[in-house]
Order: sequence, then structure tokens, then C-alpha cells
Amino acid sequence: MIFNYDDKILQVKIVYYGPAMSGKTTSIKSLFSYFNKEHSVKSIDSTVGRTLFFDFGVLKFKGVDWSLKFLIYSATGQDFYASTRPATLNGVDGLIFVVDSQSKYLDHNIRSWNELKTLFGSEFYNIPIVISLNKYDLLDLYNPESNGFLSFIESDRFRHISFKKTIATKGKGVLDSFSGLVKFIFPQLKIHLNN
Ligand SMILES: Nc1nc2c(ncn2[C@@H]2O[C@H](COP(=O)(O)OP(=O)(O)OP(=O)(O)O)[C@@H](O)[C@H]2O)c(=O)[nH]1
Ligand SMILES: [Mg+2]
Repeated sequence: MIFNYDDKILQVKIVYYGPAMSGKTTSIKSLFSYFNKEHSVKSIDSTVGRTLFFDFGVLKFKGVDWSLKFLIYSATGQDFYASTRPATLNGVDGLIFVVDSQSKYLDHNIRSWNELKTLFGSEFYNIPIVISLNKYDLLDLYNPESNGFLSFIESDRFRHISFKKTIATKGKGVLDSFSGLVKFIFPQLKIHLNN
């Protein structure tokens, strides 16, 4: 978090993290589309739309006195570019961990989670985090509860953690996940996220 006293701007960094293809880029674009800023998200993609390094966008909200500026990133899920993830995470104030809820991807979610845990070490449990249980529309009808991922994450060790079922392609739960994270970062803030 950076305080700029001259311009009265408080700058906050939020990163969308998670395994490849879980819906990080879709979530960010969907979030920005609420504010009619979808086209301001900068993505460095391959020709097939996979994120090479990160996506990046800025959301600004004017307060009476101070303004809030959110720098929003997604880390690439592709392992080939894994070496770029620590730089993307540097200085992060809060995380949205995007899970692919389909049972066949449980291992991918766990691997990505464990990587995050290793990168942060003992600081991990102090970082505000929202778990977005994404692709909820694709769950097996006979097994509609999550793929078991939540039992791996020791949620009671965290200071601030919450879970949200999301369908990023339809924008469902995306704004709630974001505002939930903002509330963790600024507990006193009254949020009116309509610009
Ligand atoms: N059915 C369904 N598909 C989704 C959902 N969210 C994302 N997708 C699809 O999943 C695919 C991957 O989404 P991306 O947003 O590119 O995933 P990513 O996490 O950014 O992937 P990388 O950048 O490669 O790590 C795309 O085809 C999306 O349309 C969802 O909630 N439901
Ligand atoms: Mg992506």
C-alpha cells in the first residue's frame, strides 16, 4: 500500500492468482466491465488468449478527501512463465484466488495454492484473501458441492479469508469477491462501488 500525500491518493495492489485457465483474466475483465472499463485492461496474451505474463488494470474511486487507486493484476497460470509470478506478487495488499471448481482440476488448484504458500512463507496467513470458486456453472450435477479444495486450505489460520461461488463468464459473484476483499483491506470503509 502506498500513500501519496501530495496528491492524496492511496494506492492498493490486488492480484488474481490461481491455476492455468481457472478464469483469472475473465474475472478481471468482468470486474472492469462493471465500471465500463473493460477495454482499459492491458493483457499480454499469446495468440490463443492465454496470459503470458500478467493482466493489468487500474480502478480509481474518488473519496471526499482521499482517492483510492487499485492496481489490479493477474499472475499467469501457465507454468512455462512461472518465474514471472513472484514479481507480479511483489507488494500485494490482497489476493483473489481463482479456483477451477471442476473436480478433475482439484490437483491443479492445490498445486497453485501450495506454490503461493511457499512464495509468501510465514506472511501467507496475514494476507487478506478471497477464494473465488469459479466455473460453478460446470459442476457435476450429482456432486454440486465444491471439489474438496476448501478442505486443503486451513482457513482458520488466516486473519481474513472468505469464499465466493463465481461464474466469471456471466459476471456472477465477481464484484462481490472484489468488494469482499476491499472490505478486508479497509474494514472501516463504506463501499459504494458504483464509481
Ligand atoms: N463455463 C465457464 N467457463 C469459464 C468461467 N470462467 C472462465 N471460463 C473460461 O475458461 C477459459 C479460461 O479463462 P481465462 O480467464 O483465460 O483463464 P486464466 O485463469 O486467465 O488462464 P491463464 O491466463 O492461462 O492462466 C476461457 O475459455 C473462459 O471463457 C466460468 O465461470 N464458467
Ligand atoms: Mg489469463
